[in-house]
Amino acid sequence: MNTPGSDTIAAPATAAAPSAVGIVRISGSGAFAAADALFFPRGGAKASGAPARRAVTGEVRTNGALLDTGLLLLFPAPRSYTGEDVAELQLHGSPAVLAAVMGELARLGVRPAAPGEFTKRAFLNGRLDLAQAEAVADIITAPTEVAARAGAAMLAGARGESLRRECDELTGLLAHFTALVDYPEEDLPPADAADMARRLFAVSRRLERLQNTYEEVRLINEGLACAIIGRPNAGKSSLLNALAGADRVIVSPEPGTTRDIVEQRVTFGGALLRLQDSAGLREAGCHAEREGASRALEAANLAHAVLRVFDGSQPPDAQDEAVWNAAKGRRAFTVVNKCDLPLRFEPKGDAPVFYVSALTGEGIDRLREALSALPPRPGESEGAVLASARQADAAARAADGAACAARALTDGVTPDAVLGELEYAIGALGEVLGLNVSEEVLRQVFERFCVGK
Ligand SMILES: Nc1nc2c(ncn2[C@@H]2O[C@H](COP(=O)(O)OP(=O)(O)O)[C@@H](O)[C@H]2O)c(=O)[nH]1
Ligand SMILES: [Mg+2]
Repeated sequence: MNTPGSDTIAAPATAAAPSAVGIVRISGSGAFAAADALFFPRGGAKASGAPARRAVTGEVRTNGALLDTGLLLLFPAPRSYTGEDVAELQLHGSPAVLAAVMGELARLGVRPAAPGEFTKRAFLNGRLDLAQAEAVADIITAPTEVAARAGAAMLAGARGESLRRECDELTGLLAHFTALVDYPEEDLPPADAADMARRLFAVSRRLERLQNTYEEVRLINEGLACAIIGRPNAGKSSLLNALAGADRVIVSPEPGTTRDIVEQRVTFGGALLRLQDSAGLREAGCHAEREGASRALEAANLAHAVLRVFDGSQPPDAQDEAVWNAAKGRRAFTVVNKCDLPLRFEPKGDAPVFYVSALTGEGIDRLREALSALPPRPGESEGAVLASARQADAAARAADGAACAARALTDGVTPDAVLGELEYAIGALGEVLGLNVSEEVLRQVFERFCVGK
Protein backbone atom coordinates (compact mmCIF):
# COMPACT_ATOMS: atom_id res chain seq x y z
CA MET A 1 0.00 0.00 0.00
CA ASN A 2 3.06 2.22 -0.15
CA THR A 3 3.22 5.05 -2.60
CA PRO A 4 5.38 3.84 -5.43
CA GLY A 5 8.96 4.72 -4.77
CA SER A 6 8.29 6.22 -1.35
CA ASP A 7 10.82 5.73 1.39
CA THR A 8 10.32 5.51 5.12
CA ILE A 9 10.00 8.83 6.89
CA ALA A 10 9.93 9.98 10.51
CA ALA A 11 9.34 13.14 12.47
CA PRO A 12 8.51 14.29 15.97
CA ALA A 13 4.76 14.93 15.99
CA THR A 14 4.84 17.04 19.13
CA ALA A 15 6.32 20.47 19.75
CA ALA A 16 10.04 20.73 20.43
CA ALA A 17 9.78 21.83 24.04
CA PRO A 18 9.99 19.97 27.34
CA SER A 19 6.55 18.43 27.79
CA ALA A 20 4.81 15.45 29.32
CA VAL A 21 4.86 13.34 26.18
CA GLY A 22 6.83 13.46 22.95
CA ILE A 23 5.70 11.49 19.94
CA VAL A 24 7.83 10.27 17.05
CA ARG A 25 5.92 9.01 14.07
CA ILE A 26 7.46 6.68 11.48
CA SER A 27 5.73 5.83 8.20
CA GLY A 28 6.65 3.62 5.28
CA SER A 29 7.52 0.05 4.43
CA GLY A 30 10.53 0.16 6.77
CA ALA A 31 8.61 1.55 9.75
CA PHE A 32 8.22 -1.73 11.62
CA ALA A 33 11.84 -2.78 11.00
CA ALA A 34 12.93 0.59 12.38
CA ALA A 35 10.75 -0.01 15.45
CA ASP A 36 12.44 -3.39 15.92
CA ALA A 37 15.84 -1.75 15.89
CA LEU A 38 15.15 0.73 18.67
CA PHE A 39 12.10 -0.28 20.67
CA PHE A 40 12.21 -3.30 22.97
CA PRO A 41 8.85 -4.30 24.44
CA ARG A 42 8.76 -5.43 28.04
CA GLY A 43 8.71 -9.23 28.14
CA GLY A 44 11.18 -9.67 25.28
CA ALA A 45 8.89 -9.88 22.24
CA LYS A 46 9.81 -8.12 19.01
CA ALA A 47 8.38 -4.65 18.47
CA SER A 48 6.97 -5.61 15.08
CA GLY A 49 5.09 -8.46 16.75
CA ALA A 50 3.05 -6.03 18.84
CA PRO A 51 -0.73 -6.19 18.26
CA ALA A 52 -2.07 -3.62 15.80
CA ARG A 53 -3.30 -0.32 17.24
CA ARG A 54 -2.61 -1.39 20.85
CA ALA A 55 -0.07 0.34 23.05
CA VAL A 56 2.81 -1.76 24.37
CA THR A 57 5.31 -0.54 26.93
CA GLY A 58 9.02 -0.98 26.50
CA GLU A 59 12.46 0.58 26.29
CA VAL A 60 13.99 2.71 23.62
CA ARG A 61 17.65 1.86 23.19
CA THR A 62 20.16 3.58 20.99
CA ASN A 63 23.75 2.34 20.55
CA GLY A 64 22.71 -0.57 22.73
CA ALA A 65 22.04 1.65 25.74
CA LEU A 66 18.80 2.66 27.40
CA LEU A 67 17.56 6.08 26.26
CA ASP A 68 13.98 6.23 27.59
CA THR A 69 10.94 4.12 28.36
CA GLY A 70 7.63 4.64 26.63
CA LEU A 71 4.88 3.23 24.48
CA LEU A 72 4.81 1.85 20.96
CA LEU A 73 1.76 1.78 18.70
CA LEU A 74 1.70 -0.01 15.37
CA PHE A 75 -0.77 0.84 12.61
CA PRO A 76 -0.31 -1.68 9.79
CA ALA A 77 -1.12 -0.52 6.24
CA PRO A 78 -3.62 0.33 4.94
CA ARG A 79 -5.52 1.21 8.13
CA SER A 80 -3.23 4.00 9.24
CA TYR A 81 -3.15 7.78 8.89
CA THR A 82 -0.88 7.64 5.86
CA GLY A 83 -2.18 4.35 4.48
CA GLU A 84 1.34 2.92 4.98
CA ASP A 85 2.80 0.97 7.90
CA VAL A 86 3.01 3.48 10.74
CA ALA A 87 4.84 3.10 14.05
CA GLU A 88 4.35 5.69 16.73
CA LEU A 89 6.62 6.05 19.73
CA GLN A 90 5.29 7.90 22.75
CA LEU A 91 8.21 8.93 24.88
CA HIS A 92 8.96 11.54 27.51
CA GLY A 93 8.64 14.92 25.89
CA SER A 94 12.28 15.89 26.00
CA PRO A 95 13.65 17.54 22.87
CA ALA A 96 16.97 15.73 23.56
CA VAL A 97 15.26 12.32 23.65
CA LEU A 98 13.35 13.03 20.44
CA ALA A 99 16.52 14.26 18.74
CA ALA A 100 18.41 11.11 19.78
CA VAL A 101 15.59 8.93 18.40
CA MET A 102 15.61 10.88 15.14
CA GLY A 103 19.40 10.48 14.95
CA GLU A 104 19.11 6.73 15.43
CA LEU A 105 16.35 6.54 12.81
CA ALA A 106 18.57 8.42 10.34
CA ARG A 107 21.31 5.83 10.91
CA LEU A 108 18.72 3.15 10.13
CA GLY A 109 18.03 4.84 6.78
CA VAL A 110 14.79 6.55 7.81
CA ARG A 111 14.55 10.03 6.35
CA PRO A 112 13.22 13.07 8.31
CA ALA A 113 9.77 13.95 6.97
CA ALA A 114 9.09 17.23 5.19
CA PRO A 115 6.27 19.50 6.48
CA GLY A 116 2.92 17.83 5.85
CA GLU A 117 4.52 14.77 4.31
CA PHE A 118 2.46 12.31 6.37
CA THR A 119 -0.75 13.99 5.28
CA LYS A 120 0.50 14.20 1.71
CA ARG A 121 1.01 10.44 1.74
CA ALA A 122 -2.47 10.03 3.24
CA PHE A 123 -3.80 12.00 0.28
CA LEU A 124 -1.72 10.11 -2.30
CA ASN A 125 -2.88 6.81 -0.81
CA GLY A 126 -6.52 7.88 -0.98
CA ARG A 127 -7.03 8.15 2.80
CA LEU A 128 -8.12 11.80 2.50
CA ASP A 129 -9.15 14.01 -0.38
CA LEU A 130 -7.27 17.26 -0.83
CA ALA A 131 -10.01 19.33 0.79
CA GLN A 132 -9.84 17.11 3.88
CA ALA A 133 -6.04 17.31 3.91
CA GLU A 134 -6.35 21.09 4.00
CA ALA A 135 -8.87 20.79 6.82
CA VAL A 136 -6.20 19.03 8.88
CA ALA A 137 -3.95 22.07 8.54
CA ASP A 138 -6.93 24.35 9.28
CA ILE A 139 -7.53 22.62 12.59
CA ILE A 140 -3.88 22.68 13.61
CA THR A 141 -3.53 26.38 12.83
CA ALA A 142 -7.03 27.38 14.00
CA PRO A 143 -6.69 30.55 16.07
CA THR A 144 -9.96 29.96 17.90
CA GLU A 145 -12.39 27.25 18.90
CA VAL A 146 -14.89 28.43 16.29
CA ALA A 147 -12.25 28.10 13.57
CA ALA A 148 -11.24 24.66 14.84
CA ARG A 149 -14.86 23.49 14.72
CA ALA A 150 -15.19 24.69 11.15
CA GLY A 151 -12.07 22.69 10.26
CA ALA A 152 -13.40 19.62 12.05
CA ALA A 153 -16.65 19.80 10.09
CA MET A 154 -14.62 19.87 6.88
CA LEU A 155 -12.42 16.99 7.92
CA ALA A 156 -15.51 14.97 8.77
CA GLY A 157 -16.11 15.05 5.05
CA ALA A 158 -19.01 17.45 4.80
CA ARG A 159 -17.19 19.58 2.28
CA GLY A 160 -15.78 16.77 0.16
CA GLU A 161 -19.16 15.10 -0.01
CA SER A 162 -21.07 18.08 -1.29
CA LEU A 163 -18.36 18.87 -3.82
CA ARG A 164 -18.32 15.29 -4.96
CA ARG A 165 -22.11 15.42 -5.36
CA GLU A 166 -21.80 18.47 -7.62
CA CYS A 167 -18.97 16.80 -9.50
CA ASP A 168 -21.12 13.67 -10.02
CA GLU A 169 -24.04 15.77 -11.19
CA LEU A 170 -21.85 17.52 -13.76
CA THR A 171 -20.22 14.28 -14.86
CA GLY A 172 -23.68 12.72 -15.32
CA LEU A 173 -24.80 15.69 -17.40
CA LEU A 174 -21.60 15.51 -19.42
CA ALA A 175 -22.18 11.80 -20.16
CA HIS A 176 -25.77 12.45 -21.10
CA PHE A 177 -24.85 15.33 -23.36
CA THR A 178 -21.94 13.45 -24.98
CA ALA A 179 -24.28 10.57 -25.79
CA LEU A 180 -26.68 13.01 -27.43
CA VAL A 181 -24.12 14.83 -29.53
CA ASP A 182 -22.62 11.52 -30.67
CA TYR A 183 -25.74 11.22 -32.79
CA PRO A 184 -25.76 14.63 -34.46
CA GLU A 185 -28.58 13.65 -36.80
CA GLU A 186 -30.86 13.64 -33.77
CA ASP A 187 -31.27 17.17 -32.50
CA LEU A 188 -31.22 17.65 -28.75
CA PRO A 189 -34.91 17.83 -27.81
CA PRO A 190 -35.65 21.35 -26.50
CA ALA A 191 -37.21 19.97 -23.33
CA ASP A 192 -34.03 18.03 -22.66
CA ALA A 193 -31.87 21.08 -23.24
CA ALA A 194 -34.04 23.18 -20.93
CA ASP A 195 -33.88 20.55 -18.21
CA MET A 196 -30.10 20.27 -18.46
CA ALA A 197 -29.73 24.05 -18.35
CA ARG A 198 -31.92 24.21 -15.25
CA ARG A 199 -29.81 21.60 -13.50
CA LEU A 200 -26.58 23.34 -14.51
CA PHE A 201 -27.79 26.68 -13.17
CA ALA A 202 -28.70 24.96 -9.92
CA VAL A 203 -25.19 23.47 -9.64
CA SER A 204 -23.72 26.87 -10.38
CA ARG A 205 -25.80 28.57 -7.67
CA ARG A 206 -24.90 25.94 -5.07
CA LEU A 207 -21.21 26.30 -5.91
CA GLU A 208 -21.44 30.07 -5.59
CA ARG A 209 -22.98 29.70 -2.16
CA LEU A 210 -20.17 27.35 -1.24
CA GLN A 211 -17.62 29.82 -2.52
CA ASN A 212 -19.06 32.47 -0.22
CA THR A 213 -18.43 30.26 2.80
CA TYR A 214 -14.73 30.92 2.26
CA GLU A 215 -15.36 34.55 3.11
CA GLU A 216 -16.89 33.41 6.40
CA VAL A 217 -13.95 31.16 7.20
CA ARG A 218 -11.56 34.00 6.44
CA LEU A 219 -13.52 36.26 8.77
CA ILE A 220 -13.36 33.68 11.52
CA ASN A 221 -9.63 33.24 11.15
CA GLU A 222 -8.78 36.92 10.85
CA GLY A 223 -11.30 38.07 13.42
CA LEU A 224 -14.29 40.35 12.90
CA ALA A 225 -13.57 44.05 13.16
CA CYS A 226 -15.66 45.86 15.77
CA ALA A 227 -15.25 49.63 15.64
CA ILE A 228 -15.80 51.51 18.88
CA ILE A 229 -17.04 55.01 18.19
CA GLY A 230 -18.41 57.83 20.31
CA ARG A 231 -17.84 61.40 21.25
CA PRO A 232 -14.68 62.36 23.16
CA ASN A 233 -14.70 61.13 26.76
CA ALA A 234 -17.67 58.80 26.27
CA GLY A 235 -15.35 56.08 27.53
CA LYS A 236 -14.39 54.29 24.30
CA SER A 237 -10.83 53.58 25.37
CA SER A 238 -12.02 52.52 28.82
CA LEU A 239 -14.54 50.20 27.17
CA LEU A 240 -11.87 48.57 25.01
CA ASN A 241 -9.71 48.01 28.07
CA ALA A 242 -12.64 46.61 30.03
CA LEU A 243 -13.65 44.26 27.20
CA ALA A 244 -10.07 43.13 26.60
CA GLY A 245 -9.47 42.74 30.32
CA ALA A 246 -6.21 44.64 29.97
CA ASP A 247 -4.91 48.19 30.06
CA ARG A 248 -4.35 48.38 26.34
CA VAL A 249 -5.10 52.00 25.49
CA ILE A 250 -4.63 55.31 27.24
CA VAL A 251 -7.61 56.53 29.22
CA SER A 252 -7.72 60.18 30.14
CA PRO A 253 -10.22 62.76 31.38
CA GLU A 254 -8.74 65.08 28.77
CA PRO A 255 -10.82 64.83 25.60
CA GLY A 256 -9.10 63.95 22.34
CA THR A 257 -6.49 61.52 23.72
CA THR A 258 -6.96 58.76 21.17
CA ARG A 259 -6.26 59.63 17.55
CA ASP A 260 -5.03 56.64 15.63
CA ILE A 261 -7.08 53.50 15.38
CA VAL A 262 -5.83 51.10 18.03
CA GLU A 263 -6.69 47.50 17.43
CA GLN A 264 -6.86 44.78 20.04
CA ARG A 265 -7.52 41.14 19.23
CA VAL A 266 -9.71 39.40 21.77
CA THR A 267 -11.29 35.96 21.97
CA PHE A 268 -14.80 35.86 23.38
CA GLY A 269 -16.53 32.50 23.69
CA GLY A 270 -14.18 30.95 21.17
CA ALA A 271 -14.67 33.74 18.64
CA LEU A 272 -11.89 36.05 17.51
CA LEU A 273 -12.70 39.78 17.32
CA ARG A 274 -10.63 42.83 16.51
CA LEU A 275 -11.74 45.66 18.76
CA GLN A 276 -10.87 49.04 17.30
CA ASP A 277 -10.63 52.07 19.51
CA SER A 278 -10.81 55.39 17.72
CA ALA A 279 -10.77 59.13 18.18
CA GLY A 280 -13.87 60.85 19.50
CA LEU A 281 -16.26 62.27 16.95
CA ARG A 282 -16.48 66.02 17.27
CA GLU A 283 -16.22 69.01 15.04
CA ALA A 284 -13.74 71.04 17.07
CA GLY A 285 -10.19 70.12 17.89
CA CYS A 286 -6.82 70.36 16.21
CA HIS A 287 -5.89 68.95 12.84
CA ALA A 288 -4.72 65.61 14.27
CA GLU A 289 -7.95 65.21 16.18
CA ARG A 290 -10.08 65.95 13.11
CA GLU A 291 -7.99 63.48 11.12
CA GLY A 292 -8.55 60.97 13.93
CA ALA A 293 -12.30 61.54 13.73
CA SER A 294 -12.34 60.93 10.01
CA ARG A 295 -10.34 57.72 10.49
CA ALA A 296 -12.86 56.66 13.11
CA LEU A 297 -15.69 57.11 10.61
CA GLU A 298 -13.76 55.15 8.03
CA ALA A 299 -13.14 52.32 10.49
CA ALA A 300 -16.85 52.26 11.32
CA ASN A 301 -17.61 52.01 7.64
CA LEU A 302 -15.31 49.04 7.12
CA ALA A 303 -16.07 47.22 10.36
CA HIS A 304 -18.43 44.29 10.66
CA ALA A 305 -20.00 45.72 13.74
CA VAL A 306 -20.02 49.10 15.39
CA LEU A 307 -20.15 49.75 19.10
CA ARG A 308 -21.73 53.17 19.60
CA VAL A 309 -20.60 54.39 22.98
CA PHE A 310 -22.42 57.16 24.83
CA ASP A 311 -21.70 58.84 28.11
CA GLY A 312 -24.76 57.82 30.14
CA SER A 313 -24.14 60.54 32.71
CA GLN A 314 -24.63 63.30 30.12
CA PRO A 315 -27.74 64.25 28.19
CA PRO A 316 -27.48 63.59 24.44
CA ASP A 317 -25.88 66.44 22.52
CA ALA A 318 -25.17 67.40 18.92
CA GLN A 319 -21.97 65.34 18.83
CA ASP A 320 -23.88 62.18 19.70
CA GLU A 321 -25.94 62.77 16.55
CA ALA A 322 -22.83 62.09 14.44
CA VAL A 323 -22.34 58.86 16.38
CA TRP A 324 -25.87 57.67 15.58
CA ASN A 325 -25.39 58.50 11.94
CA ALA A 326 -21.94 56.91 11.63
CA ALA A 327 -23.27 53.45 12.32
CA LYS A 328 -26.17 53.61 9.89
CA GLY A 329 -26.62 50.43 7.91
CA ARG A 330 -24.05 48.60 10.06
CA ARG A 331 -24.57 45.87 12.57
CA ALA A 332 -24.68 48.13 15.60
CA PHE A 333 -24.67 47.87 19.37
CA THR A 334 -25.63 50.80 21.53
CA VAL A 335 -23.49 51.03 24.64
CA VAL A 336 -24.55 53.44 27.36
CA ASN A 337 -21.43 53.78 29.49
CA LYS A 338 -20.81 55.20 32.97
CA CYS A 339 -23.94 53.57 34.37
CA ASP A 340 -22.26 53.80 37.78
CA LEU A 341 -23.27 57.49 37.62
CA PRO A 342 -26.86 58.85 37.57
CA LEU A 343 -28.40 58.12 34.17
CA ARG A 344 -29.14 61.20 32.06
CA PHE A 345 -29.06 59.65 28.61
CA GLU A 346 -31.93 58.31 26.53
CA PRO A 347 -30.89 55.83 23.78
CA LYS A 348 -32.78 55.77 20.51
CA GLY A 349 -32.90 53.49 17.50
CA ASP A 350 -33.53 49.77 17.47
CA ALA A 351 -30.01 48.41 18.03
CA PRO A 352 -29.69 46.37 21.23
CA VAL A 353 -28.77 48.60 24.19
CA PHE A 354 -26.15 47.65 26.76
CA TYR A 355 -25.84 49.61 29.99
CA VAL A 356 -22.30 49.22 31.20
CA SER A 357 -19.68 50.80 33.36
CA ALA A 358 -16.21 50.50 31.92
CA LEU A 359 -15.02 51.71 35.31
CA THR A 360 -16.67 49.08 37.54
CA GLY A 361 -17.05 46.36 34.90
CA GLU A 362 -20.81 46.26 35.28
CA GLY A 363 -22.59 44.90 32.19
CA ILE A 364 -19.32 44.08 30.41
CA ASP A 365 -19.86 40.32 30.49
CA ARG A 366 -23.25 40.64 28.84
CA LEU A 367 -21.74 42.78 26.08
CA ARG A 368 -18.89 40.29 25.61
CA GLU A 369 -21.41 37.50 25.26
CA ALA A 370 -23.38 39.39 22.61
CA LEU A 371 -20.18 40.11 20.69
CA SER A 372 -19.10 36.48 20.81
CA ALA A 373 -22.20 35.60 18.79
CA LEU A 374 -21.12 37.87 15.91
CA PRO A 375 -18.95 35.57 13.79
CA PRO A 376 -20.67 33.19 11.40
CA ARG A 377 -20.35 29.55 12.32
CA PRO A 378 -19.78 27.74 9.05
CA GLY A 379 -19.92 24.01 9.27
CA GLU A 380 -22.32 23.97 12.19
CA SER A 381 -25.42 24.38 10.09
CA GLU A 382 -25.25 23.16 6.52
CA GLY A 383 -21.81 21.62 6.82
CA ALA A 384 -20.01 22.30 3.59
CA VAL A 385 -17.41 25.04 3.81
CA LEU A 386 -14.44 26.03 1.71
CA ALA A 387 -11.40 26.92 3.71
CA SER A 388 -8.77 28.23 1.37
CA ALA A 389 -8.43 30.78 -1.37
CA ARG A 390 -7.37 27.91 -3.62
CA GLN A 391 -10.64 26.09 -3.03
CA ALA A 392 -12.77 29.21 -3.30
CA ASP A 393 -11.10 30.11 -6.58
CA ALA A 394 -11.66 26.63 -8.00
CA ALA A 395 -15.29 26.63 -6.85
CA ALA A 396 -15.81 30.02 -8.50
CA ARG A 397 -14.39 28.71 -11.78
CA ALA A 398 -16.58 25.60 -11.57
CA ALA A 399 -19.66 27.75 -10.89
CA ASP A 400 -18.76 29.92 -13.83
CA GLY A 401 -18.23 26.93 -16.13
CA ALA A 402 -21.56 25.38 -15.15
CA ALA A 403 -23.40 28.68 -15.74
CA CYS A 404 -21.69 29.15 -19.12
CA ALA A 405 -22.61 25.60 -20.14
CA ALA A 406 -26.22 26.30 -19.15
CA ARG A 407 -26.30 29.53 -21.14
CA ALA A 408 -24.70 27.81 -24.13
CA LEU A 409 -27.48 25.24 -24.00
CA THR A 410 -30.31 27.76 -23.82
CA ASP A 411 -28.73 29.97 -26.49
CA GLY A 412 -28.36 26.96 -28.79
CA VAL A 413 -24.58 27.41 -29.13
CA THR A 414 -22.65 24.50 -30.68
CA PRO A 415 -22.48 21.35 -28.56
CA ASP A 416 -18.69 21.66 -28.48
CA ALA A 417 -18.99 24.86 -26.47
CA VAL A 418 -21.27 23.17 -23.95
CA LEU A 419 -18.88 20.24 -23.66
CA GLY A 420 -15.92 22.54 -23.22
CA GLU A 421 -17.58 24.46 -20.39
CA LEU A 422 -18.70 21.27 -18.66
CA GLU A 423 -15.21 19.82 -18.77
CA TYR A 424 -13.80 23.09 -17.46
CA ALA A 425 -16.22 23.02 -14.51
CA ILE A 426 -15.51 19.38 -13.72
CA GLY A 427 -11.78 20.02 -13.90
CA ALA A 428 -12.06 22.92 -11.45
CA LEU A 429 -14.02 20.82 -8.95
CA GLY A 430 -11.47 18.06 -9.34
CA GLU A 431 -8.80 20.52 -8.25
CA VAL A 432 -10.53 21.07 -4.92
CA LEU A 433 -10.83 17.37 -4.31
CA GLY A 434 -7.33 16.76 -5.55
CA LEU A 435 -8.15 14.79 -8.69
CA ASN A 436 -5.46 15.35 -11.32
CA VAL A 437 -3.79 18.20 -9.48
CA SER A 438 -0.32 19.30 -10.40
CA GLU A 439 2.72 18.74 -8.22
CA GLU A 440 2.84 22.53 -7.81
CA VAL A 441 -0.64 22.67 -6.31
CA LEU A 442 0.26 19.85 -3.93
CA ARG A 443 3.42 21.65 -2.92
CA GLN A 444 1.43 24.80 -2.12
CA VAL A 445 -1.12 22.90 -0.08
CA PHE A 446 1.37 20.95 1.99
CA GLU A 447 3.88 23.70 2.63
CA ARG A 448 1.36 25.17 5.11
CA PHE A 449 1.74 22.14 7.32
CA CYS A 450 4.04 21.66 10.23
CA VAL A 451 6.60 18.87 10.32
CA GLY A 452 5.21 15.70 11.82
CA LYS A 453 1.72 16.06 10.37
N1 LIG B 1 -17.58 57.10 36.22
C1 LIG B 1 -17.13 56.55 35.10
N2 LIG B 1 -16.13 57.11 34.41
C2 LIG B 1 -15.69 56.55 33.29
C3 LIG B 1 -16.25 55.34 32.80
N3 LIG B 1 -15.63 55.02 31.65
C4 LIG B 1 -14.70 55.96 31.41
N4 LIG B 1 -14.73 56.90 32.40
C5 LIG B 1 -13.89 58.11 32.51
O1 LIG B 1 -14.18 58.95 31.42
C6 LIG B 1 -12.99 59.61 30.97
C7 LIG B 1 -12.78 59.37 29.51
O2 LIG B 1 -12.53 58.00 29.31
P1 LIG B 1 -11.84 57.46 28.00
O3 LIG B 1 -11.94 55.99 28.02
O4 LIG B 1 -10.48 58.06 27.80
O5 LIG B 1 -12.84 58.04 26.91
P2 LIG B 1 -12.67 58.16 25.32
O6 LIG B 1 -12.23 59.54 25.05
O7 LIG B 1 -14.04 57.90 24.79
O8 LIG B 1 -11.69 57.13 24.89
C8 LIG B 1 -11.86 59.08 31.85
O9 LIG B 1 -11.63 59.98 32.89
C9 LIG B 1 -12.43 57.78 32.38
O10 LIG B 1 -11.85 57.41 33.61
C10 LIG B 1 -17.31 54.74 33.57
O11 LIG B 1 -17.88 53.70 33.22
N5 LIG B 1 -17.70 55.39 34.69
MG1 LIG C 1 -9.92 57.38 23.89
